[in-house]
Amino acid sequence: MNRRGSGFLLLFLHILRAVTALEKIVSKPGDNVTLSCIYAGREFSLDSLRIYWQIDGDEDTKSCSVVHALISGQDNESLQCSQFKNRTQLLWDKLGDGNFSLLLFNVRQGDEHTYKCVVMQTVEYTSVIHQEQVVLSLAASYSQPILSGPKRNSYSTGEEVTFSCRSDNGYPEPNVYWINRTDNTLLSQSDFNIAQHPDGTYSVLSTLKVNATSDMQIECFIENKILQENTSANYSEELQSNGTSTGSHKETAKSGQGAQAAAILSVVVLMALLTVLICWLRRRKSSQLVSYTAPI
Ligand SMILES: *[C@@H]1O[C@H](CO)[C@@H](O)[C@H](O)[C@H]1NC(C)=O
Ligand SMILES: *[C@@H]1O[C@H](CO)[C@@H](O)[C@H](O)[C@H]1NC(C)=O
Ligand SMILES: *[C@@H]1O[C@H](CO)[C@@H](O)[C@H](O)[C@H]1NC(C)=O
Ligand SMILES: *[C@@H]1O[C@H](CO)[C@@H](O)[C@H](O)[C@H]1NC(C)=O
Ligand SMILES: *[C@@H]1O[C@H](CO)[C@@H](O)[C@H](O)[C@H]1NC(C)=O
Ligand SMILES: *[C@@H]1O[C@H](CO)[C@@H](O)[C@H](O)[C@H]1NC(C)=O
Ligand SMILES: *[C@@H]1O[C@H](CO)[C@@H](O)[C@H](O)[C@H]1NC(C)=O
Ligand SMILES: *[C@@H]1O[C@H](CO)[C@@H](O)[C@H](O)[C@H]1NC(C)=O
Ligand SMILES: CC(=O)N[C@H]1CO[C@H](CO)[C@@H](O)[C@@H]1O
Repeated sequence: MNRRGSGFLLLFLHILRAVTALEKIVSKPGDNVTLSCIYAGREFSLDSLRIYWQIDGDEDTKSCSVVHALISGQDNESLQCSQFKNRTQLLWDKLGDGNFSLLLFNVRQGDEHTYKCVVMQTVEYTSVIHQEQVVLSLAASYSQPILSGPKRNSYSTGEEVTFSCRSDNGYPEPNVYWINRTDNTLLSQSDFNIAQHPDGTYSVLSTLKVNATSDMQIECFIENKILQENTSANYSEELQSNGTSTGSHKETAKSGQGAQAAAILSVVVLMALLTVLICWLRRRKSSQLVSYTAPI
């Protein structure tokens, strides 16, 4: 009875520890991350330590069993699986203080796993003294979409028109939603193109074909599920009235640039006028001087 009780307690503590120790990290493709593994409050001699960083889970360990290994104070590269070669590093100056965190460089698509550090110490016999898990996922925000549509008066009611919505440098693949702002219904896209960049991020282009109505108000959403983020852009005829066919977001950016350019131009003109004035004054002065000295 007593033994069973303590067994349950141990099991409970084990579960509790597993829950509290699970850290989640979200990284951008191409960034460096620190997978944390801390056993603080003690000093360690490196010779007595074995540190294994592994991929947790049965499926994954078949393809890669060791992410990084340190045995008797030395990195053991022969155990490391190839996809992590030259991309991992323990923090040498911190190992003795129980900071067994692993640096993983240039994080990429295949790195999304649950990682586990297992720390063993040999004092008379070898035992596991610490274990910790870290979940690594990748995510990057999508840029504000650029929504293009037909110009005003370039189509007649009932005619089929095409909209396109473009967004860049996000991760993972997004969900795209087209919404009819007049009645807030979902419209279904007619085409979807996605391209992956060398750094792992994606650019997307979604197109929508609809039969034109006199008042079209349409919004395009790019949703990043991991980051729980939506970016969007609007199309509405009223905003497009002077011929440009891009979304209102870009419009404001353009007019801001225009104002800036005007300000710079006026400063330049002012300076030019000042220069002319100064030159003119000097020439007047020096010609007076000449006419004065000449008679002597
Ligand atoms: C990752 O670390 C490497 C080596 O220290 C460095 O050259 C690189 O700039 C780092 N990358 C980022 C995105 O910080
Ligand atoms: C790495 O570990 C393997 C297997 O345990 C062992 O045969 C090898 O000698 C070790 N290499 C180094 C450099 O410690
Ligand atoms: C790791 O770096 C070494 C030395 O810089 C190099 O010889 C080796 O090819 C690299 N391995 C991988 C898998 O990039
Ligand atoms: C462990 O080392 C990492 C990397 O330098 C650092 O970010 C972290 O704060 C350290 N943690 C502790 C508890 O010292
Ligand atoms: C948007 O909703 C309005 C009102 O229901 C409808 O008249 C219009 O045809 C819809 N537009 C598109 C492009 O589906
Ligand atoms: C546009 O209208 C035509 C004729 O009514 C119909 O056949 C076609 O399916 C419509 N297209 C869309 C995208 O709703
Ligand atoms: C993003 O917007 C779409 C369409 O309005 C919605 O269905 C979805 O729940 C939103 N997602 C988030 C994370 O807000
Ligand atoms: C688009 O218009 C709707 C209202 O029609 C507004 O709620 C939303 O914030 C606008 N989105 C953007 C990106 O301007
Ligand atoms: C914002 C803007 O420049 N609107 C102009 C668009 O063109 C009409 C005439 O076609 C003008 O009345 C608007 O002021």
